[in-house]
Amino acid sequence: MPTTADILIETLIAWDVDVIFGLPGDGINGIMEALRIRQDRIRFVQVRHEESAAFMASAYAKWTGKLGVCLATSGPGGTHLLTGLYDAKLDQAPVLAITGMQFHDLIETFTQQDIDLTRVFSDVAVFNAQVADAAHMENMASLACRSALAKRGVAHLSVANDVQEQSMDEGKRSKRNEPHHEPNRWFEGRRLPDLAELDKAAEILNSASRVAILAGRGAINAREELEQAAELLAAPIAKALLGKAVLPDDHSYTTGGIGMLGTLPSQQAMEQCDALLIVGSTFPYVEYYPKPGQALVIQIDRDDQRIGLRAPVEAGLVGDAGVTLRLLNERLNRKQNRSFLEQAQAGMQHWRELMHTAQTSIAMPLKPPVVAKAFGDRMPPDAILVSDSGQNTELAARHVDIRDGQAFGVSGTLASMACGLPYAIAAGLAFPGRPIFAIVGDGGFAMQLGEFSTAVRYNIPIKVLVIKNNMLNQIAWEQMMFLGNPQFGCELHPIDFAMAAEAMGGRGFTITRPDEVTAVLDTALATPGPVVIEALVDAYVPMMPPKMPPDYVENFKKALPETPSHEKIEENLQEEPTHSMLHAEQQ
Ligand SMILES: Cc1ncc(C[n+]2csc(CCOP(=O)(O)OP(=O)(O)O)c2C)c(N)n1
Ligand SMILES: [Mg+2]
Repeated sequence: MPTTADILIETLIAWDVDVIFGLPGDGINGIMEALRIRQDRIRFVQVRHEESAAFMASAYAKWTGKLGVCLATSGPGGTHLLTGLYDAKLDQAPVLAITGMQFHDLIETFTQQDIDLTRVFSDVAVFNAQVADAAHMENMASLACRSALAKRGVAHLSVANDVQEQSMDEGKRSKRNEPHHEPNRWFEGRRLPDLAELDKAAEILNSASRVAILAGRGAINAREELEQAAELLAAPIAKALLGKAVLPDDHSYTTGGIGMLGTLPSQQAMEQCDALLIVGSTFPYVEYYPKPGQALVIQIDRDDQRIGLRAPVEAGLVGDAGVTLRLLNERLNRKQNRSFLEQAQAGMQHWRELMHTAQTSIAMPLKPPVVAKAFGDRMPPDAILVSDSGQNTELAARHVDIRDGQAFGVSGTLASMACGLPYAIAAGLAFPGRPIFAIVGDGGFAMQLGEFSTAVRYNIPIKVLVIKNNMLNQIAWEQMMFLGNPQFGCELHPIDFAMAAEAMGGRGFTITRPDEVTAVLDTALATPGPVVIEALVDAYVPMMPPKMPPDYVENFKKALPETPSHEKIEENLQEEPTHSMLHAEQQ
């Protein structure tokens, strides 16, 4: 007779789960055994910290579109999962989290590791159950998989330690619980928009004279349709960070990123448009959208709850991006006046020249854009790019050009530090053979540093560029810009990451000078297996939005005198692109 754990793992195999990320503990011994005896059909990837397991499950789901699964023991194992699970919740990735609990008759007795994880996970999960026995598991395992996929969120199953090993006892099954009534299948419908809304959207877009498009992750598989819409509407496309791979960065219709990490032409398109078409994005920074009343907004999203989330919407098209855009495009007239697009294209040419200045600086200390750009330029055509959270995200967003066939991923809405390494490892497991490039900060990388040994153990040849500024730098700039406070508490004690990589059995390289960038990167990227390249960069190059709002400028001025090493920051403010960003408001 199968045990509860056998039923769980057989169900996952039936649901096409091929990998589980986790770390054992005595609260999940039964489940580990069920995995051990099925190693030929399902892979257990052992992590060094359960948070990474949850990030990997979230990332695996994002990279593949399949269910991501993570496993942790009772008590601390379960609580360690939480940050990665919130990443899945906020970016809507389908993830199943499995945890152990105390012996079923010791729960709530203040015994060791006695945490009711179903209560703890009640906020993060769309489906959340403690499994009572084997017959119950037949229902729960399948329903949990379906719930995560259908609701694109986290499902959680917690199983008391002794229940995992219990064999199915048909005699104990309740009369109404018929065996085998639960199908291991999920059916997804094609979401089509309302026809009247489509006509209304087309009418608005056809009458507008300056249309801008904001494209996000939801548009990833609608590249052609999006290009066609932009062509018909003569509309520049700004890309939210999670939509970076929607179109190549040098594509003539895109103005690149938007927001704090974005470009000036994207911001100008938002400021000057009279209609905005949002495709598969709920980019969270409302202040970068058109001002209320300025533009008529059309939004395409597969999730009706999200339509109108960031801007009042005139026509809401609930549907999948590709099919909805196709229906919309049929109703659009090609705009004769192309000047709004042409203006954005001219702006982009200027912006890219500005970035080029920063990317080719030969000044010491090494400027971060120089190494980010050189790293990105070396990504092969099918590479996957990952970033972490911080100024390193800005470097990946602004200074790495994504090209056709490449992919990009990051903890987007949660914007959690320490996502980079697990995201990269998950990409390597999802797509063996594809080159994996990660740009991370020294703060975020240190948080889960031990996970690099997971890449070594499973021989996942990730190439990790660590932006070593010995600072939690994004926060330093935010303290100054947002509140006018001097930087405080952001300095980091240096770590030799190249040596750490070697200590874990990988390879480590260091770049300290601009004239070393080419040679060291070429050698490091030609080195097989997992590699860390630490680039010791100038910590005093500010990270700014493309156009500093007047209050940010004032705050910055106020904060500078008492900020340690402010002279070095002041020096860099004379350089591009910070100089132009600082003065963009007056231009
Ligand atoms: C888990 C977590 N803690 C804190 C933050 C706030 N935060 C955002 S960026 C950042 C600095 C990150 O430092 P580092 O990884 O060195 O990147 P840098 O900005 O220096 O490139 C911090 C502390 C966060 N996003 N996530
Ligand atoms: Mg840093």
